[in-house]
Amino acid sequence: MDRTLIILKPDCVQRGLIGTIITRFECKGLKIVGLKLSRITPRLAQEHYAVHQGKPFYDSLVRFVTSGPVVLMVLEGNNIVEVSRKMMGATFGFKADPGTIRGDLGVSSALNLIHGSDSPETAKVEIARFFNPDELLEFSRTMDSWTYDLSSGLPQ
Ligand code: D4T
Repeated sequence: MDRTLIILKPDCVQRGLIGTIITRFECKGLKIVGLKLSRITPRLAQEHYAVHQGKPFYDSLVRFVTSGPVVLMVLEGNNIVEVSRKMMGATFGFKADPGTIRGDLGVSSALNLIHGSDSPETAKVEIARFFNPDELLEFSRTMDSWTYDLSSGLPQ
């Protein structure tokens, strides 16, 4: 199944929302296959946000994601990038729809709680950036066959 990288950013950790957001992913049926509390180094933050280099918000963005601990997580599921980004909502809480993570839990136009990879290709690169292969676990859950219809061999 597909995988994506999720970062619970420093504002999420400082506001005590780690459990709330993880619960939303678990309730959706998504599988956590990697999870750790970490501090992103300036070098990794610059690499992660290289696509935004030169934009007016780049320096403050790098400062923000390196300003405190984050939770790094790899989620697994069918169409996981699309599903998780829909759950996250628009980039900033002040615009994100109610019912989404950012729409329900944030209001800022700078601090946006969470990052999720934006394509399956990006997800592969981002997962490798933050996780060693031995930190990602392969396992099945008893609930898997009640989360997806697995009768055709493909999860539906
Ligand atoms: P991330 O990458 O953090 O999951 O956010 P998005 O995918 O939803 O949004 P993005 O790539 O456009 O922006 C990345 C990151 O930059 C910050 N940002 C963005 C900012 O501080 N000011 C801005 O004007 C924009 C566009 C927030 C998220």
